[in-house]
Amino acid sequence: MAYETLLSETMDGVLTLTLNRPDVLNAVTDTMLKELHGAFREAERDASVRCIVLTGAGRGFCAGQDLNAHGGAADSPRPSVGDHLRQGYNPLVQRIRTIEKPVIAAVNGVAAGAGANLALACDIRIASEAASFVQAFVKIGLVPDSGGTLFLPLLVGMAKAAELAFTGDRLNAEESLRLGLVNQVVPADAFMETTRALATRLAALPTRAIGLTKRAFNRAMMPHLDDILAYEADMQTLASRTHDNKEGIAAFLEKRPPLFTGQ
Ligand code: T3D
Repeated sequence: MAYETLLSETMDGVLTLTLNRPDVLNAVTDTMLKELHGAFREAERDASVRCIVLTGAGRGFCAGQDLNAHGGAADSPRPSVGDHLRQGYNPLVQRIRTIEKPVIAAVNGVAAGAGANLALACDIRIASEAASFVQAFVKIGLVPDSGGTLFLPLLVGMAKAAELAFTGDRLNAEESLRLGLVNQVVPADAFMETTRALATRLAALPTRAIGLTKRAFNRAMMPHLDDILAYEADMQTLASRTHDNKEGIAAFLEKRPPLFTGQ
């Protein structure tokens, strides 16, 4: 299948999806969201796919929502931020969580905003030494979305989640490992090989049992995921109406520090 924003390769039962907008650290457009939905839908139906790897081209994993779209350049006209989450990001997170096959995030570089939280939605995270995680939302006056308000405290605990979400500080790979955000950190030159070895191993195990285990983990650890995603969209709608959101986006696009007023 040919995509505009993704590279797709299947080998030994492993589907590797590579986000492919390296010039903007694989920031997400509507086209990318649609293509990811389609790719996961196909993977769900295709019995020959028994493990999925999500990674990024170039030096980034994914920088979250393409902020040029907010300036009207990329995917206009835009729905409201809340509707955008309800129609785009939330169903993608639900798909990653409900596909009954293991999904590995191969975090090759920076994962920011929704890009970080899409990685957190995956079952396992392998980080390159070059990886980092940023809950970038606060820097543009937004709240964590794409399941981040659930996945982050679940993985690192409430106090650290609050620190990361409130400050937007960047976590490097070693710190991410120490906090339990990633399963392992691998030197950059061995990164894809190590990821591929794990994915190939998982793809050769009893897929149905793994899928049912995932279903049971979902029920045990995140039975209210749908409600939480819907609530995040409501909170994001409120945050998107603030002056600080407009200022944060303008500052990012103009490459200057933001001046937040609390309004
Ligand atoms: O709107 C809705 O629908 C609601 C949904 C929201 C979901 C979200 O994800 S909101 C959060 C959006 N993402 C961000 O706020 C992250 C913005 N990016 C950054 O903070 C930084 O780029 C990083 C921390 C990710 C990486 O920093 P650094 O210094 O390693 O790289 P850089 O120089 O900032 O970025 C490299 C290029 O990518 C640069 O372009 P240039 O100058 O080379 O032409 C930069 O503008 C571009 N880029 C990075 N992130 C984005 C982006 N372009 C568009 N959108 C981005 N998100």
